[in-house]
Amino acid sequence: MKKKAKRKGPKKAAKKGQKKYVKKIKKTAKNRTVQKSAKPAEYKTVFISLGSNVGDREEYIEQAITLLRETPGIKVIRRSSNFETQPQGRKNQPLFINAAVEISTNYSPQNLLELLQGFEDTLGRDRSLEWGPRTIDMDILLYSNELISEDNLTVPHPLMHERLFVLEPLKEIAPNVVHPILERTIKELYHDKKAEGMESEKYDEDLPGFREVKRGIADDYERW
Ligand code: PH2
Ligand code: MG
Ligand code: MG
Repeated sequence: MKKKAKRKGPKKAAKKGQKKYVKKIKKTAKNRTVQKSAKPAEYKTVFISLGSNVGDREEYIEQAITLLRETPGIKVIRRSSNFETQPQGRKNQPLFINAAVEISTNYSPQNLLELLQGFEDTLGRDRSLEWGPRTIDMDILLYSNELISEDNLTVPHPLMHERLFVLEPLKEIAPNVVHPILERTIKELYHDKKAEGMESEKYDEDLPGFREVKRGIADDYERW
């Protein structure tokens, strides 16, 4: 065991260090959560990640964004490109399409979560397998710079800084937004993680973790 620890290079050590932030985020979010008084909700900037790896993946992403756009109390401000990504966690499943959107909303975090889960149900989400294949997954990444720690919701999303499939689309639309606990920009978190990712991909340079499938947002979507 001692030998193993000695051999750990700086990158591995950094990775191990990052893992511990998952706990830190949950803990800090909990400690800093304050009870809000009941006043009319103002509009907040929220970032949401989208993922699909079943059926017509791009269509599910578009439908999810359309549902958001059609909801009173939600304005879709920007969307990222779509990225095709290798499944993380449970590897034995189809490739994902991932994207991120910025919305402005007067929904509370809990109401927004409920709304997104309703959209997932509408789009045929099967919840039988944790981290399993899904028509659509819609996760709240950041809710303004608020810290939320509730049984069913932790914000910032406790794994967002660990996941290139989240950081890469998010970096397109929010490069300079600062993670309220890690106090690093999305761009910085992306580059940290990307540098780490290179380490495990070096054996096959033809298989980068991410293949961009759509850049020309303006070709297919009106600009928001
Ligand atoms: N979502 C997961 C687990 N693994 N992998 C990729 N590439 N994209 C995802 O959206 C994704 C995943 C659980 O939410
Ligand atoms: Mg998810
Ligand atoms: Mg989810």
